[in-house]
Parts: sequence; structure tokens; C-alpha cells
Amino acid sequence: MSNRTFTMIKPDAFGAGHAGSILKHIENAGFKIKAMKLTKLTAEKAGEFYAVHKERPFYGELVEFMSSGPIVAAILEKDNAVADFRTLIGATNPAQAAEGTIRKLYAKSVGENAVHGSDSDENAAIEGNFFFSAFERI
Ligand code: FUP
Repeated sequence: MSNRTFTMIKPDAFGAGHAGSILKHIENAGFKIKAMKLTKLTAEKAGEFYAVHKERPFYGELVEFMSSGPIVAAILEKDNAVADFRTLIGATNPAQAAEGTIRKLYAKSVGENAVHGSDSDENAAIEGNFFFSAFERI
């Protein structure tokens, strides 16, 4: 069990002005922000981040969407961070997400689903390192 995870507030939620509300929701659930930045991914960078999904039919749309506007990237800390954050954000498809979860509250669709949350400790470390240098985290 690791105590860190990685998240992004995706272009749909940032563009709709939900970044502040989502960060408040995350902090209210006990996560501490250990790194954070506002940035915009190029298609090349988005493709690299989601390379694991390269063979999936939705890859092109995913890359296009994730490079369509600004995102907020962050490293979060809490006991059992990866699993607890997945619970907080809810199912990938907001139609199946539990009441009160971030995706239930803010996501539009399975493709435009408001937030990312790492699915393992290993990926949390890889994804955090993708966005943040040692000087950009505490
Ligand atoms: P999650 O871990 O919940 O973010 O979901 P996945 O790793 O399965 O998918 C990564 C991203 O691919 C999702 F956030 C949105 C996109 N996706 C689609 O666009 N369509 C799908 O059917 C599944 C995922």
C-alpha cells in the first residue's frame, strides 16, 4: 500500500469551471496536495501518457480530448491513496458512478469524465514523474 496517487482535472471539468469545487472535494476527503500544476497537453504528450490504451478503439478520441484544453495535474497523499481516490472519483462511466462521487457530480460521459485517478501504486509513481520534477513536489 502506497500513500500517494496522481490525478488530473480533465479539460471538460476545467473548462466548465469546476476545478475549485473538485479540489475542495478532494481536500475534504482527506487528501493532501503534494504537487500541482495547470498545463495543456500537446497531442503527442497526451498520446504518451495514455500509450497503454494505444490499441483501444477510443485512443484517438481520448488523445484529442485530453489535448483540447487546460488540465490540472496533481500528486495527492493519504493513507491507501490509490484505492481511496478511485472510490472518491467513482466508475469510469459517470452513468455507473456512485452518488456523491466526483464523476457522478461533474462528468459528462465515459470519454469526458472530469478526472483521472491512477489505477495502481506503480502507475501513480510513473504518472507523477511524467508531470513533476523533484523540485515541483513536496
Ligand atoms: P479510468 O481508470 O477509470 O480512468 O478508466 P480507463 O483507464 O479504463 O480509461 C482511461 C480513459 O479512457 C478514461 F478516463 C476515458 C477513456 N475511455 C473512453 O473514452 N472510452 C471507454 O470506453 C473507456 C475509457
